[in-house]
Amino acid sequence: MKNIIKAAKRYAESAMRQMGHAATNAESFGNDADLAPGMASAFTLVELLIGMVISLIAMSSLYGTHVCQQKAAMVQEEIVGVQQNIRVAMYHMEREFRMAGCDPTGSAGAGIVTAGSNSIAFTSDITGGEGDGIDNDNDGSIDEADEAGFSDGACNDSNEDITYGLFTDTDGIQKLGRKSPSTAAYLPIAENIDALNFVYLNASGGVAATISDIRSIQITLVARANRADNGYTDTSQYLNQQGTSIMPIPNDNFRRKLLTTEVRCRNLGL
Ligand SMILES: [Ca+2]
Ligand SMILES: [Ca+2]
Ligand SMILES: [Ca+2]
Ligand SMILES: [Ca+2]
Repeated sequence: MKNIIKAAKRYAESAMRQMGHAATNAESFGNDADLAPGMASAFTLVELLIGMVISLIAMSSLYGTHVCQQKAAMVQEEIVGVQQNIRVAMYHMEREFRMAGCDPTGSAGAGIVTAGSNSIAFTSDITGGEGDGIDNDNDGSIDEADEAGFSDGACNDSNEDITYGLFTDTDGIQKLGRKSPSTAAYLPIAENIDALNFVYLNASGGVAATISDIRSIQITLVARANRADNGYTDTSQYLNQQGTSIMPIPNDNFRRKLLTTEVRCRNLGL
């Protein structure tokens, strides 16, 4: 835009100079008939006007191209942001769902606690050996500092009782939240999450009828851009892997991305 203004300024200055010359020429020579043979006259007013119109058209077209490019870059930036956001959300869930039900001692009772279509709570026993008074690594001494990575037969240590779900923060933005223990408040994992959907599958890949049948989880997420794009309307239908719609058709101006995956919970059903 700056360049266009500069160019216009230069053009106007040169036009003014030309008009100055034209005036001087007119004063000196009276009219074109006074010009010596072969000597070109200055621009006429009509020529100047035509020149200005042509350059205005050129400038507006340049400006239009510039605006288009800027908008395309902004849209691209928004889409990349949404993709990163949704991948981070998925990464955290996948990693922790794989550990759901991890119970090496077999006495912690770890597993999925609640299996909702848009929230899940599960436990695992992955630590606690550093404070249980037991020789977890069987090296003949209760060297607790050395035993932090050992399970203690209970799901009451930090990050052993986890809930994922959607919540709306004080800023009014819906987010993917995680809490541990399940009685705590949600902490945000990813912003602008419009839909979160879980489908629980049994050992043969069918939809699990009971919590104890669950062996894998299909996760589907829909995230949206932070800003609305007024030139765009989202009329998409967002479906999970079962073909079920997981949110109403938005019909608004936000760009969205859907990401879906299936996690095998290797600690369940052992
Ligand atoms: Ca534990
Ligand atoms: Ca110990
Ligand atoms: Ca030990
Ligand atoms: Ca040791």
